[in-house]
Amino acid sequence: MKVTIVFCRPAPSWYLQSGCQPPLGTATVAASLERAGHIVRFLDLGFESIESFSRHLIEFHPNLVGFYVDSPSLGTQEPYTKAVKEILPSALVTAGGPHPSIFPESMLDADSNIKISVIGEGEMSMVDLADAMEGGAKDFSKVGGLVIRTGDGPMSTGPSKKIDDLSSLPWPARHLLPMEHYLSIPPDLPYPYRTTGVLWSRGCFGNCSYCQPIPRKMFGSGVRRREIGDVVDELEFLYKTYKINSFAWNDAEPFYRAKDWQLALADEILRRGLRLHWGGLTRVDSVDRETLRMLKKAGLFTLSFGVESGSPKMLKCMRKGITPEVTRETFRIAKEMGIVTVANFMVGTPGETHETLAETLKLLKQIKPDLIRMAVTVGVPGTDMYRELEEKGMIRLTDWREIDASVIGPIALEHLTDRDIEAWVRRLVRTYLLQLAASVFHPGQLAGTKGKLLYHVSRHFIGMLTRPMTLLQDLEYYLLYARKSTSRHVGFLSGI
Ligand code: B12
Ligand code: SF4
Repeated sequence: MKVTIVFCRPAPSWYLQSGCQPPLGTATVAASLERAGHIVRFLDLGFESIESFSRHLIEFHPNLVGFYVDSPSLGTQEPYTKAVKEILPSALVTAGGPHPSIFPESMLDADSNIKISVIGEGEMSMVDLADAMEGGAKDFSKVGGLVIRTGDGPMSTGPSKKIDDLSSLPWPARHLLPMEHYLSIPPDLPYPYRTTGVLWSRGCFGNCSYCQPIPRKMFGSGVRRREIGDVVDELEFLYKTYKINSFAWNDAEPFYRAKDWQLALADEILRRGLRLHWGGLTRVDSVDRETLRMLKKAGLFTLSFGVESGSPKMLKCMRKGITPEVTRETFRIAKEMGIVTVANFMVGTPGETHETLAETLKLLKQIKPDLIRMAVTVGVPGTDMYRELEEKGMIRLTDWREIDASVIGPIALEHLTDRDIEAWVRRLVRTYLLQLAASVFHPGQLAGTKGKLLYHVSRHFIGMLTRPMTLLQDLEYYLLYARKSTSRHVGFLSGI
């Protein structure tokens, strides 16, 4: 059976912000299909025009085409699903990923070319579907995890098969992805240049109102982590195959309530004598001094923390489960250990006032992160926060292409105007930049994490000179990065 897997991207400025990561979850679905004996191709719509997509359909002739769709990319898939229907009317078109998982029926309503929404983890359902098609089946009601368009309306086939052991899955099919393309795009600072993502876990114990219940619905209520040996084998593979010794974990939160797992990971990296640089997004309540010391020895270089707010009231509204005291203590320890710290803030969450933002400013001054990322809260469909905002009539924009192009946020706040938000973002960024400038006069800081950061950024720019073809693209990226970091910025990037 020939299968094409397609990854849809939201508006370019959105995914460029997140460093244009290789879509590893979707690539794991592709790898599972390959392992089951199917012939698979992978297209990332970040790099495909409708013309090249149509050429692919004519040349490859897939029987099954599966699209990854999240809410911000909803709609971008439509010209492509239409092309499938026009060029290969007998091909079966499915959609998986967060949007069809949370809104399976409205996904079918939104795009009449899609026959099936796949719910949650797609590996088992897609393999069972492709196997059934190969066996000549026309009725897929025995394949779990689907909502199928029928003449009598949408029909659910019940839950998909469970994946208890993540290490039983194949690694993402990176060989099907344009890896050099992703690697030529500069990563989110402050990672060293050739950096890529890895997935270590699925699910999250957190209960943040701007994120849940999406992860719970997609991955269940617990957290599953891969076996350490399997994880470190993959890191070795990345080095041998792509010469990458720098990576960022790309999953929800592998560290939360997992001290033993963190220590075992550090042990294994050290035991194998690997020289790695790595980091990722984490919560401020996920690390302590002992684990950080071990992780640092094993190459941990940077931690990007979900600080979100300095106001206990706002943190409670977000159901974040942390306090500013915990944030202060974690930053103190991380800096003491020489970890490059990134603080992610959310501004303009419902309930925000001038007073709560003043508390955030105070926290920023206290923790003095090496880097910051500012996000204006937007509210993501499928989350508890979005549902509440919808009920209160506080959502002003719903089309994500409009949100991307707009100068106003999609949430109408009760206590603050758009100009207030704009002014607060500027004030927070200005405070950070002044702190950064002041650190130049502290030789201790320059020799520490700031020096490390400077070293990696300079190495990156020197490296660029030897690759003139990517020079312009990289400069454009950094300009965009600088513009986005200092202006309006979407909310869930800080959602960890
Ligand atoms: C880490 C993360 C990121 C990382 C990396 C993402 C990745 N998966 O590689 C980065 C920072 C790059 C990122 C970016 C964005 N993210 Co994000 N991200 C997450 C987070 C925290 C964890 C994702 C994870 O662990 N994935 C693990 C893998 C295994 O899952 P997966 O990729 O979804 O793939 C599985 C299924 O979706 C399905 N599947 C996937 N592809 C396909 C294809 C087919 C055909 C089928 C049938 C099934 C299928 O099977 C896969 C394997 O089981 C989640 C929140 C959470 N806790 O889950 C948000 C989340 C997925 N992100 C979200 C959003 C909105 C974004 C951005 C738009 C944000 C932005 N402003 O740019 C971008 C979009 C990037 C893009 N599409 O290009 C939303 C999506 C919400 C929604 N309603 O659609 C989430 C749910 C957060 C939230 N609650 O707001 N994200
Ligand atoms: S924002 Fe992060 S910590 Fe909170 S529920 Fe989502 S993935 Fe978990």
